[in-house]
Amino acid sequence: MHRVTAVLWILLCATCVSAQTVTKVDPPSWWANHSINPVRLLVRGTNLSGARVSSANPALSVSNVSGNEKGTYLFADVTISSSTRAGEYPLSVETPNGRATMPFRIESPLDARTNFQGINNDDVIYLIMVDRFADGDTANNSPANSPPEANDRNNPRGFHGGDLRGIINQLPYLKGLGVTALWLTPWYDNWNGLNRCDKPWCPNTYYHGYHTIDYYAVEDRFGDLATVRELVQKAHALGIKIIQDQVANHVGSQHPWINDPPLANWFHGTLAQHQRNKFQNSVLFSPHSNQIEFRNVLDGWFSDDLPDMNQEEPEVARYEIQNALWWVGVTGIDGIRQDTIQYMPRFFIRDLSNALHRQYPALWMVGEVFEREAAHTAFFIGGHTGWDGVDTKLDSVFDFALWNASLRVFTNKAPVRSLRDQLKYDALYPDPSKLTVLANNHDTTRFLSLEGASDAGAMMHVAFILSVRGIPQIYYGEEIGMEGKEDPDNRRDFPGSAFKVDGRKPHEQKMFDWTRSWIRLRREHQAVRSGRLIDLFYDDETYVFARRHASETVIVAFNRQNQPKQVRVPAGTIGLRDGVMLKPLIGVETGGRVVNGEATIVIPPQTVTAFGTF
Ligand SMILES: [Ca+2]
Ligand SMILES: [Ca+2]
Ligand SMILES: [Ca+2]
Repeated sequence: MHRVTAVLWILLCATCVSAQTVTKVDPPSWWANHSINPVRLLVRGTNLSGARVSSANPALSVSNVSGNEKGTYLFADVTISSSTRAGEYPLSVETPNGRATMPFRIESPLDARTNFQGINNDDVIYLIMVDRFADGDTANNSPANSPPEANDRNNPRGFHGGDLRGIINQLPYLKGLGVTALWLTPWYDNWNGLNRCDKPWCPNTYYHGYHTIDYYAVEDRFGDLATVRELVQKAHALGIKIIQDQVANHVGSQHPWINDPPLANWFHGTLAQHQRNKFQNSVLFSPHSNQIEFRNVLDGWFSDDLPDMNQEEPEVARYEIQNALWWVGVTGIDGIRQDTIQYMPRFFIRDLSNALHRQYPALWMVGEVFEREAAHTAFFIGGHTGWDGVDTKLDSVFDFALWNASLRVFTNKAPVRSLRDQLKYDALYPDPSKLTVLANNHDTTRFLSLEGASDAGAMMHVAFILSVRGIPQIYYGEEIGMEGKEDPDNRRDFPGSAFKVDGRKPHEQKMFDWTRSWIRLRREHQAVRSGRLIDLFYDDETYVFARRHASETVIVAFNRQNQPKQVRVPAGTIGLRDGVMLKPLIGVETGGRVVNGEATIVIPPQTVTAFGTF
């Protein structure tokens, strides 16, 4: 849709030698009565030096115009009066050489009762890699400017044809599984070409979406803005929320800004001259770091083809904050997953979070702080002020520490008690229920491809993620036991046959039923969604905890050993009176009655049982 706005708008002039042109306006639209007013436009074109920007319609007024020396960019504030109705409000760009018109639109706000809902403990998030889930529209699989090799499904680094239409088509499958929110890998437009080199990772493409070339456009192989909006509406109608993957830290090296940045300090360095991030991430939270190391992690490029945005330049910060809000406003999404968030200044995370909440109070953002130490991830979550005086206000971070502990336990590399030993560090979080607990993601080896993995281990792992405190997030395909080693092997195409019951192999169906039953347990028991977690018993092979909310209690009991395990549960300590029966909600063994403040339960070998009280 916005590709259309990229068409040249040229106004005639007598000589036309140096007539100005406008090729792009970011953002292309905004709202009246928005918490950001004026909105700051970034206009790209030619011969824009010294231009005056104005609105013929008095509902909009333009001020604070500045531009770069080459005349290829203008910045302008557009103040929108509160009574402005939705519609087209073109602006005029005037220089002594003539006049150009640039399109600008006022949008009608989406219904706040059904959009921008935020994510909370009632949700189960399902991560989808858009290119690899379902191909619902083969017409978009080979754009005109893409070499055929870029669309080779046999190349794990090529585009495979998955798209937004495919996700719309499979919403009933996702509803059937019971997930309530979809996190989609980035749908920003990425380069259609193919990288060639003599390294093992070539030829490759940006099928994953993390190398944007236009923060305001949708990847043409995935669909367009109308398809995103249709997906959000249809998902919402089924009670499924949508989370957009946003990447404010960097853009792709094919972005037009690379050869002509809007400001000299738009990026940290240039394609030819920049520092590489050495990923000494711990310097970001240590109060004792030196500035050389600290700046390297903030300013260094994630890779040589990911130019690093400079959020300390106020024009960059404003651009990115408006961009985040624009996507929410035009699509109605409910949450944002912010990529590589720790590589941006903490004041920027705070300003972004504040701007999102000011306009959309329930909106939720989770930051990727890929660290296995709780102290590090806790430093980045909002709700407390760090030693640097900053509260990031960030709603959630992924709990990589607990994910790591669970993988180790259920592949037999660590004692089961280490789950409890990790959870004790919840003391570091202002509210550990706000953590997003991943089962796995697109950057990690799939469970069944880990050394020491078994079906039983995979089942205990996902049951743990779905029953422990926090907001669970699962990764597409793990519900049918997909395998996959490191990226890109962990991003294989979802087998289309598995969307339907009669197409699933017995092994796929077993995992699907199990995952669905634990999702259902969450849905049916508020104690599992948001109850307090209380440790009841833990040793090298066993972990038993309670989730307790108001008068409801659910007890979850893991037994990793090869024999049944009998455990005396101190039921009295969580207020269960003598005579109460513990009966399995998931699992086959019978439970026990509370006698003298204790209940004896038997957990079958290599599985997990959930008990309710009766
Ligand atoms: Ca397609
Ligand atoms: Ca593209
Ligand atoms: Ca950075």
